[in-house]
Amino acid sequence: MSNPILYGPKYSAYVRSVRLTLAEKDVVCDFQDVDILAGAHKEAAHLARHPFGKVPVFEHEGFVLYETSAIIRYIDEAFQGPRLQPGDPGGRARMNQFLCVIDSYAYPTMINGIVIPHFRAARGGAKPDEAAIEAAVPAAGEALAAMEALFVGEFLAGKTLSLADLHFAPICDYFRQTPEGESLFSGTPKLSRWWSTMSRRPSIEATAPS
Ligand SMILES: N[C@@H](CCC(=O)N[C@@H](CS)C(=O)NCC(=O)O)C(=O)O
Repeated sequence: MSNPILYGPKYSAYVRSVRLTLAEKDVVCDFQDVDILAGAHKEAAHLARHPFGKVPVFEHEGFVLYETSAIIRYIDEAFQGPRLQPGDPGGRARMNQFLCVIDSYAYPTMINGIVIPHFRAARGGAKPDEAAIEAAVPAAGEALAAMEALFVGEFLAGKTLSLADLHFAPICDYFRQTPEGESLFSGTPKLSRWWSTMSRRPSIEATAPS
């Protein structure tokens, strides 16, 4: 039996959600870089795996899957290791709600709206487009406040680690490194405490982007 393959660059937040899930389940996986900064995600070889030209893509024994939340659910169900989805319907629904909130409201505002403009500017040695970043701040703040309000337990969806934590952690890690993220997190004490615990997990340390 061959190892599963994860396609995508290790610096991608969504690829890291999958890497975290693999690490928490202790699944051995091969990694194939698809450098989105070099445009490799729009080349024919990758478009054959992912028609929208995004990362990650996961392949297991010929079964090819894209969309991060589908991939992490699949990994949890297809492989041995600790269960990363709550057993009760309410807990599982809360976890799924977090996954949807993260994809619909957190990633677009925090990563696309704030982290990537900072990153592009730093890479090009230019000043960031402050007006564009400022325009993204209210919606990022709304997403963070909504997640703070949903948070009841030690972890996002309750008392045990779930896919919701592994999906948000990479976004949170990048976002907190921006001045806007740092400032917004200062108004969310529960999420700040959550991150201080999460950031010490071996899986988080092992998958930190260089
Ligand atoms: N809905 C997709 C989104 C994937 C996504 O946006 N990935 C980013 C990297 S974190 C990407 O491929 N960006 C390149 C681009 O949009 O051109 C998922 O959940 O997997």
